[in-house]
Parts: sequence; C-alpha cells; structure tokens
Amino acid sequence: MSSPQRDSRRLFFALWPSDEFRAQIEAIALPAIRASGGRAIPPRNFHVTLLFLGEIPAEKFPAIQQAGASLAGGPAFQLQLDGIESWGRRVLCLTSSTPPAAAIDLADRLRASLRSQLKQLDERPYSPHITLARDLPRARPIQKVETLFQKVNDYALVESVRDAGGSHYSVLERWPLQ
Ligand code: 2AM
Repeated sequence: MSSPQRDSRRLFFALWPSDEFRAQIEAIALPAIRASGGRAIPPRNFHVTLLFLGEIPAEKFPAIQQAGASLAGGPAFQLQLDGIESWGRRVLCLTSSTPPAAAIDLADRLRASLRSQLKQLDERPYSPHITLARDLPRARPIQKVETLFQKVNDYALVESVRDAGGSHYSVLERWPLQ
C-alpha cells in the first residue's frame, strides 16, 4: 500500500488459502469444475472473499488499512467446506453447510467499519464460498463432497489486477487471528 504513484486499486478482504489447502481444494473440486462446463478459476486464485471493496482511490487506503488492523487478534476459526453448487449460471462455488459464526462476524465487522467511508459496499448477507468457475452453460444442483477442514489463523487485504490474461491477485497485508 506504499506506492504513491498508484491513484487507485481494486481491493478486497479475503481468507487466503495456503498452497497446501489450495491443492486440496483443487483435488476435491476438479471433477465438478470440468463437469460444469464453466470457465475454470486457476487454483492460484482460489480464495474466500470477506468483503469486496472495488476500485479504491489512494486517499482511502489508510482507512482501509485501519479497518483491517482494527480486527486483528479476533477469534481464529475452523472452516469446513462440504458442498459444490452453482449460483444460477453465474458461478460454481465450494460452500459450507456450517458457515462459522466467527467468519460471518469478521466480514460484518469489516463492512461496518468501512460503511461510512465507502459507498456501495456489498450489503448482501455474507456467505463464505470459494468460486471455482464462472459463466456456466446451465445451473447445477448442490453436490455433497468430502469435507475439507481448514483452521483459519489470519485474513488479508488483496489487490486484484485484471488484464487480458484474467485476474491476478496480490496479498498486500495480513492480520492474525488467535
Ligand atoms: P465471487 O468470487 O463470489 O465472484 C475479487 O474480485 C473477489 O471479489 C471475487 O472473489 C468476487 O467474488 C468478489 N467480487 C468481485 N466483484 C464483486 C462485486 N461487484 N460485488 C461483490 N463481490 C465482488
């Protein structure tokens, strides 16, 4: 966040998987991704969005860093991912039948702490998920998969840069949970 030449950045808060967890997700989800006929998300881009912020002008960066830092040290939690479903034809997602209250609380608190600063925050109820594919030819019913368990010890502020090759994400900062 310390490059003064950048006027704005496309930012979001997320749970950022380890390489090991990313590989586990890929192993579980690959058959469903292929079967969906959608545009597959590359495994390096798998993540759980906490709060999408959008294109943020440089003068707002300090407020966003403060909002992230203000929730550091909150409760760590375990994420259990156990279903693959499509939301309409828009996205194929890995989802949880038991979304952890601490994850929902973290997303809600980030949103609450930035509501006065940012217009047009996503106000839909928070539902943790990992997007696996986009633009499906047809919607798919929920499919139970082997449960993936992951202890979540931190959360991150991430930048999204889009070019002809798709979206590229960089973790800018991480804060611990305990
Ligand atoms: P999705 O995977 O559920 O589509 C980075 O772009 C992340 O922010 C994506 O994971 C995406 O969530 C989410 N995102 C992108 N654009 C968004 C928007 N306009 N509103 C809410 N979330 C968005």
